[in-house]
Amino acid sequence: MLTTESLLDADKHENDPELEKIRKERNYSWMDIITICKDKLPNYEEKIKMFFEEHLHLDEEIRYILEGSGYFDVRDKEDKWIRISMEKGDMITLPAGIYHRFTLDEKNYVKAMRLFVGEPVWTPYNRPADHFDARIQYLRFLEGRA
Ligand code: KMT
Ligand code: NI
Repeated sequence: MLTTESLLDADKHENDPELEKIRKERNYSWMDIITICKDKLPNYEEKIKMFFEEHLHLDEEIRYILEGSGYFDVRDKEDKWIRISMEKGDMITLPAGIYHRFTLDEKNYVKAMRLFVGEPVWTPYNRPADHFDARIQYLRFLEGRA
């Protein structure tokens, strides 16, 4: 997992050499911007519920917060939740195969850039999803850094 702080200026996201550098280095060729709030996101209730179901993906999940805030919860090595507070200017990269979930905070608003390596696949696999190669690889990676 990679988080950055203060390197990125969210107000400059449309023309930011630091962001371009990250995109180039990590092959984040694809991007869009998602606004999560009741009035802007179609099927808001359903999507919020999905985001907060514990799940994994077969690819990295990369989010860059442009406005508002929220929490990513990730499982640590002991399978306990770690809550990561995400605010404007923060970027997070969740590795393929990590169990996680997302929730808004009391402000009920976040605008985030979604980045992806190649054509995006958003499919969440709710826990348990331990048979996927991405999960097995991720556990192997955790082992190696004891
Ligand atoms: C996701 O896939 O969990 C989302 O896009 C919601 C978080 S965006 C800050
Ligand atoms: Ni996810």
